Amino acid sequence: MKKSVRTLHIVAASIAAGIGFGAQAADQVNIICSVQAEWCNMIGSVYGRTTGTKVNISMKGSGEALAQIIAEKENPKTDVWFGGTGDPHLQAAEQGLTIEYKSPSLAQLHPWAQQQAQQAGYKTVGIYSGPLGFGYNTELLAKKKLPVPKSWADLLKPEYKGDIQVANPASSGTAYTMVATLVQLMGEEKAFDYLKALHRNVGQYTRSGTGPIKAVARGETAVSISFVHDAPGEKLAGFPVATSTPSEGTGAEIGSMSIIKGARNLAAAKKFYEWALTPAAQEMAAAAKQFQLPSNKNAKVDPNVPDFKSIKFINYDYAKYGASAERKRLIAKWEKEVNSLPR
Ligand code: S7P
Repeated sequence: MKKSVRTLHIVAASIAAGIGFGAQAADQVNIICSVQAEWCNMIGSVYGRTTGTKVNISMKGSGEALAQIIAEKENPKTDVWFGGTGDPHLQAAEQGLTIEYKSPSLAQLHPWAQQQAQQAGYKTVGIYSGPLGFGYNTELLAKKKLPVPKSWADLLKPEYKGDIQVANPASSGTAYTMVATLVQLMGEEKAFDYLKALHRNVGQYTRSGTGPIKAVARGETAVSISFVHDAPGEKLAGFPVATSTPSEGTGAEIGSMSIIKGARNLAAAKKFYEWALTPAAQEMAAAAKQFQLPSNKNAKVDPNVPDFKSIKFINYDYAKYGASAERKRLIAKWEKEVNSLPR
């Protein structure tokens, strides 16, 4: 008798907490969010408010998000990985850390976003894209009488010594995009010679890819290697920031989204995933002052989104440079041959 009263109490408490027996709650979703805080917070609060879902968001750059998902492999605490550069999402797919899911909305997405899904066996999907380039502080450049950097070659000029920030490719998907871009643009040997020369001019390698543009905005460094869509938000906040893209050519990220294998809230994860592919959800990026190009063809493109047609792009091989072995090899090589050098 006592036992059944206790059971009733547990059932009542579980219903109050939204937890069902034998199944996980369908009204909760745990998300690792790899875009900037403003966008993460907006999707969390809007999705939570409009669907009644409890949204738990943990913010981490792409490199760190992948490290966490690998660490949690045996006991995943995450349901969806939202955003972040595409290469680590491809690596997660290859390592069996994410599940195949073919969204009925795939046909609404740009070909580059669909291609990202296809080459991962539908274990990820493209949600936005953005070009890699340079950010600079217009006032600091003028004060230091430094020219606007317009090419990869420019960054090696001695006058920029100590005035360039870029993230560390071992922790940052943005910086890995730079390494992979240079390797494709110059060939591996020349790219590593270039990275060694660039190392002499780098004042600081940051942990996260968004650190350098924030340092530019605040006048802590004159130049950054960043995704150019991260600059307009700083400009709108009143900072003297502008961007350029390298004349030799550059790479672009395919920001991606994946459902984690072993997700405890699988139904809720799929529901969120579908929502995140809608035009309305994707337009929230610009509302949060984030200016990547949305992957849904029907989403409005904000005027602050970089004009892709005016940028010279390399033909980035996402499959090759998103492969686990290649990514690990290039990062280890950068650590050994570049980061170990004195500056
Ligand atoms: O939201 C801005 C952005 O640049 O950050 C994402 C990414 O998490 C950066 O990760 P890392 O810190 O690992 O470089 C990009 O996908 C996104 O465009």
